[in-house]
Amino acid sequence: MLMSFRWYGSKLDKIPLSYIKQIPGMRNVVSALYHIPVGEVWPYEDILELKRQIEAAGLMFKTVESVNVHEDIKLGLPTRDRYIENYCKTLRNLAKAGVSVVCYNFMPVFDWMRTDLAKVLPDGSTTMSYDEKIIRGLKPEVLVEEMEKGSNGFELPGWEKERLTEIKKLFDLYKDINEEKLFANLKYFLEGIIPTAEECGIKMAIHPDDPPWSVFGLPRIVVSKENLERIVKLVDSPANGLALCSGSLGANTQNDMVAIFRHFGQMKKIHFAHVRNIKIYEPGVFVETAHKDDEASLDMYGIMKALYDTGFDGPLRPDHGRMIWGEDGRPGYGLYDRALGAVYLQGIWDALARQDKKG
Ligand SMILES: [Mn+2]
Repeated sequence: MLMSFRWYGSKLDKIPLSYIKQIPGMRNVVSALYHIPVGEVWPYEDILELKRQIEAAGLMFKTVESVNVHEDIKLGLPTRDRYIENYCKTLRNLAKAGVSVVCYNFMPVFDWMRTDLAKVLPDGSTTMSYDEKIIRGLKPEVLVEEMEKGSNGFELPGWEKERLTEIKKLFDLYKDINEEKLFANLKYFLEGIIPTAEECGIKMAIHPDDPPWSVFGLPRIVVSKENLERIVKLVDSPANGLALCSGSLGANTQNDMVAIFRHFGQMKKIHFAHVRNIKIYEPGVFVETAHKDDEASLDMYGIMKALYDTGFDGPLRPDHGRMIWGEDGRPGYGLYDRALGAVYLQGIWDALARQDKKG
C-alpha cells in the first residue's frame, strides 16, 4: 500500500509539501495541473515541474487526481473525438513523467456535492455534510452559489467556475441522456483511451459518484457494485479499473463497502483507494466524520482488512478530513485531520501485517 496525500500545488494549496512529508509513513503525493482547462493537453514540462517540486520534498508523484473528462465526452457530442485524442496525449505525457495511476470521474455537470461545507459537530470541529431534503428544495444554480460561498475562498476540486457558468445550457443538453446513454458514452471514452493507457503503463481509476444517486434529475451510473462490475467489463483490460472510495459509495447503505472492497480487490480492479468514514443519520442524510469514530457508519478495519487480504499495493489516501484545532483551509482538505486519518489507517495496516507474520 502506498500511503498518499492529495495536494493542490504550490499556488492553490496553503499546506507546504514539507508538512506533508512530516506525516508519519507518508510517501506519495496525489495532484493535478489545475491551470490547464478541462479537455486540453497537459504539457510535459508542466508535469515535470510539479514532479520536481514533490520529489524535492522527499515524496513521490505517482498518482494524478483527476484528469477531468470533458462534458462533450459525457454527452457523446461529435466534438468528443478531439477531447479523447487530447486525453490520450495527456496520459502519454504523465506516463513519461513516471505517473502510474490516473483518477477520473464520469458525473454529469456536477462533481461531488454537499449541502454544508462547515457543519459544526458536537466536539466543535466542522465537517462537510449532505442532506437530500435541502437538495430537493434547491435550484441547481443556487447550490453552485452556496458551494462557492462556503468554500472559504478556495477553488473546490470539480467545481471550477468556468465549467459551471453555463449550467442551464448543460441541463438542457442532458435532457436526452439517460443512464444507458451515459454507459454507452463511457464505453466509447474507455475504448478511446484504454489502449493508450495500457500501452504506456497507466492504470485508469474511475471514482464513484458522490453521492451515489441521481441529483437534480441528472443520470449517475458509478453508484453500485453491479454498475462498477459493468464498468470494469466495458473494456476488458488491466488498465481499466476503479478508484474505490468508501465515503462516496458508502453513503448508500445498500452498498456493503467491506464486501465491495473485497470483491474488486480479488479482481485486481482497485487501482486507487480512498478510505474515509461517514455517519449516516437516515437515507440521504450524512456527515463526514473522523476516520476513528465508533459511532460512524463504515467499518474502517473491515475495509483495510479487505485491501490487505487481497494484496492491495496501489496508492491509498485518507481522502477527506474535518477541520480541527482551529485550522482554516479548503473544506475537506485541511492538514490535521487528514494526517490523523493517514496514521490511523496505517495503524490498522501495520497490525494486520504483524498478525500475518505471526500466523
Ligand atoms: Mn473519494
